[in-house]
Amino acid sequence: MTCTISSMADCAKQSEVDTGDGNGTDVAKHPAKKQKIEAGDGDVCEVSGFEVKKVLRDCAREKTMFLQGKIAEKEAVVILEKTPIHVDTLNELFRESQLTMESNNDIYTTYCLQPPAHLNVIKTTVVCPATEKHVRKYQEQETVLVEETAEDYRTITLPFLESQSFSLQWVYNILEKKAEVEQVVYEDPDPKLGFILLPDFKWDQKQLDDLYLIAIVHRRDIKSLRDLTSDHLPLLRNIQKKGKDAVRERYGIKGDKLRMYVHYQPSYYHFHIHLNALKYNAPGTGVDRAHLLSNVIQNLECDPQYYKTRTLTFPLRELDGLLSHFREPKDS
Ligand code: M7G
Repeated sequence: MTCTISSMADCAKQSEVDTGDGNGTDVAKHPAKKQKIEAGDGDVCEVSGFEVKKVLRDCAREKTMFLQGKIAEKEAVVILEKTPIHVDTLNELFRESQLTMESNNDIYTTYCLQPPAHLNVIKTTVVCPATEKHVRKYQEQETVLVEETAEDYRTITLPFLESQSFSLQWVYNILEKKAEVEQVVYEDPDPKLGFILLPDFKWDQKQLDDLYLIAIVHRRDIKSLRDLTSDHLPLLRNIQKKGKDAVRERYGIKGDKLRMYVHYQPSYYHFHIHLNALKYNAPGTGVDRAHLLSNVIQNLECDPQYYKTRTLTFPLRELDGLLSHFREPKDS
């Protein structure tokens, strides 16, 4: 089919039938829920007054920018991210946008297309007040791989994370229904095996292509992968089964199109599992940091103490305080 600019919406409409996953996961069939702003216990910072001090990271390809600055005298980190184009807005996009031709050569033409404001959104995430650790988390920096023995975990990592990890207040707000209540996709309230499944705040919930949820366990005694033993297998299997069921029911995405994994090291030391659309190349899915839930389950089935005893390898950023502890000469 030949597409002119004005007939491109029709072309798109034809290809709409195939959203690429063969599962009918277009948003029209399974509308993602609209974001509702809830403050939890913290104050909401007014981002319009943000004064930029520094660009921490500028990812042109991902169309994302991480900024450090101040909002009403408070330290803040702001993340700007251009959102994907939605298939169901294409008709309106071509009909309502202002088009300026930039160049034309033979069969090749480039345009600058200025969409109406509501189709031209920048997802904005604000951390305020931000700590020095937040600034370091988002700052452009080299990473190195660290090998952590069980002994290193006990003597280096555990004391470090006990003294200075990120606050878990946002997690407790979710578990105690003080924040993001409207967002909850599924809950198993059992205190030992239960969890809350909800959209990760990285996902704008406008399309399913980059679906990203987190399952946060109710129990508060598991910091990370390192704490898991075979005693936790019923919990892990419960999340695997009920998490998949809930995603299929709500979003129409089948379990074999879903990636479920944990990070080691995580940023937040309250056990949680990441779930994202398999076709979405989400940040943090590399083999250096992501551990597939199905592999975690199998490893614990084979060896109940697997994660307590193994050397685990993970990336650390140059500015991460933990790295300096690994580099200090060990007492022999
Ligand atoms: P992680 O593996 O501890 O660290 O994952 P990472 O951030 O380095 O990946 C924590 C996950 O929780 C991340 O995917 C975050 O995007 C997500 N997350 C963080 N916060 C502060 C929130 C929040 O307030 N709400 C929700 N829904 N998700 C969050």
